[in-house]
Amino acid sequence: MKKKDELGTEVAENGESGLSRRRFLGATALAGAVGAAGLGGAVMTRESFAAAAKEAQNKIHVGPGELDEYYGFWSGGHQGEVRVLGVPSMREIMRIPVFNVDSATGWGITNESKDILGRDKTYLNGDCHHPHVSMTDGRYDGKYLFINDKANTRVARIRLDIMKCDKITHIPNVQAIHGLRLQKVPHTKYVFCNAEYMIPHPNDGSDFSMENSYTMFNALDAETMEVAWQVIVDGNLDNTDADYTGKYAASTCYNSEKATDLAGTMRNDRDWVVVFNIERIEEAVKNGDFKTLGDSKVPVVDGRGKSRLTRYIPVPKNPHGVNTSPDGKYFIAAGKLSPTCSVIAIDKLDDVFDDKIELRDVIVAEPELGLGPLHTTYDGRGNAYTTLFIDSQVAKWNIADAIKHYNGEKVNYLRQKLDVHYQPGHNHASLTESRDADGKWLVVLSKFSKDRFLPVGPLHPENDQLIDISGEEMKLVHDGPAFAEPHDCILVRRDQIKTKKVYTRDDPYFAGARAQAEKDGVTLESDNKVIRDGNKVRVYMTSVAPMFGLNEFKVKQGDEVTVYVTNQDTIEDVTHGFCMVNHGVSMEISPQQTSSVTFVADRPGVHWYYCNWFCHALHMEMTGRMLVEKA
Ligand code: CUK
Ligand code: CUA
Ligand code: CA
Repeated sequence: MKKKDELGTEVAENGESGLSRRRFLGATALAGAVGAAGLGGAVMTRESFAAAAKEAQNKIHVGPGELDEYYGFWSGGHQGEVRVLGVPSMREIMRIPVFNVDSATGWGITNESKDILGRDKTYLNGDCHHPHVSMTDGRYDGKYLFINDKANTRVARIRLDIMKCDKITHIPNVQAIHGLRLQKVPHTKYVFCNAEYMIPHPNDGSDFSMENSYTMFNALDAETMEVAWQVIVDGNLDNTDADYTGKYAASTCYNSEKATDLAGTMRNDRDWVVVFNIERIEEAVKNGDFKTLGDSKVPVVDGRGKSRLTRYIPVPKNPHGVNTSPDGKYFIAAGKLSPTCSVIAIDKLDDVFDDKIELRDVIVAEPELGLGPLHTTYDGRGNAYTTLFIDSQVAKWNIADAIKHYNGEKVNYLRQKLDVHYQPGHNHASLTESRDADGKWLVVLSKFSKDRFLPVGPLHPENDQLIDISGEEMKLVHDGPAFAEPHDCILVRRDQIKTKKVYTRDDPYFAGARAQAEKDGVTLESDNKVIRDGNKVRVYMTSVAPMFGLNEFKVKQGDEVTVYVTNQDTIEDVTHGFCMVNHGVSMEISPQQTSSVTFVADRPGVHWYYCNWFCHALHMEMTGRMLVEKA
């Protein structure tokens, strides 16, 4: 006999699975739950939280002239950029264009950015989810930040000394990079990234069947950004994380069914967490025990079935996030369609790889937390915080108590549930992915904002909420609207990142411009010259506030013109711009930087250019004319 719970989910009277009425969910219940949260109740919630927020507001107030304690790096979702926020103020400090096109900095317009984006394969869109900062011995080293592009199967690296993207790699043989994490120990040698969708190989239109389709787990060399190896897996791949020994990485799979339809992906009560044995994979590659696919030279090893390289740990149901606890003991996978999280003991993985224990023996707890668990984060004091998408809550629970409960002891592992607004995806506690997890702040990235902000039409911002977790009780202290769609963020202590105030002239960021200048016998730092090379014209100019080194230059109609601007200013914050009117040309030139842009002078006449970063009282006067002679 069946009855229905308040969300309309059919629930077995006897609770066979050992879980309560809040059992596995189907798509109908999911849709209903989201709808319900959008109706009543919201006004009450807002008022009751306003009082609590007042009390905590002093804590997040960063006064004029004061600096935030943490850098926060936010993914820009399908907007394609990375954003830098200060925490706890939640003020946006900077944007780093990555997979998008940016008018202010000229990202996607300049030669420097086009070289990074790739000349042969350029897309105007991206979809980033998971920003992660490079590590040494399990601590952030502040060197790089890596981010995935699900939309066009890429991984990008950002240099944190200048906060610019310096490398983008297109991952071959797969579609849609989703989960991304870094090797933590001994240092970030590998960037691990999951390709989500299964495709046939070769994917040339000769076979559309799922039987011959698979996806792969990928490792990039963090320094060269080349793909080191790929591992074929069963099922698909969602999120991933790495451990604190350097030996293992783990990924969730929600489509063990190999289904192509929604109902199909929910058929099994358990999918799995696939654990990768990094040592064994490296060994297989070293021994030549791999193949290659198509034109790609990347070693591909087979991790399917009873492979020595992988283990498939069954967990309920369509699991999503997997997060390593900062003490290095556990991978915790969130059940999504099961109200549970599965706690995997990392110290039992050696035994499961040596077939000394059964797959499920590595599970040491499976606490029931609420509806729609998606991601877990940690305070470094033994507590975990799991987002509950459908319940619109964060559940704080104690890992040690959850293990006791799993072993039959009568203890309550749940510490608190806090309403958030609304439908949270990731959450992230300060320094949580490192040994330094300090349990001060928790950011909850809510997907829906509904009534939280002034209305701006049908498209709503997301709502990134800041929660004080320094005490026993979680306290909501700030609502932060964000444009589409920060799936995830990372918080790094401010002393862990060292940035440059001005460029150094030997920066590799503009090495290409320097190489061309040397060929042309031009000194970038001082020369103002026009070099003709057939119908290619290279215009070299300097800039010092408030003047360009050339206030006019002459070309012929149809010439391909490249303008190189070197900013001679050495003073912090004096950035110039170069904008050629009616030519779609705009770029940033920060102090001691060289930037270049190429365009066709296709119309005769006078064309003004101007500086578009406000640099001086006479910034408006910082102009020049391109004189184009009729062909
Ligand atoms: S995420 Cu990418 S679908 Cu939960 Cu890590 Cu939003
Ligand atoms: Cu230079 Cu404005
Ligand atoms: Ca499934």
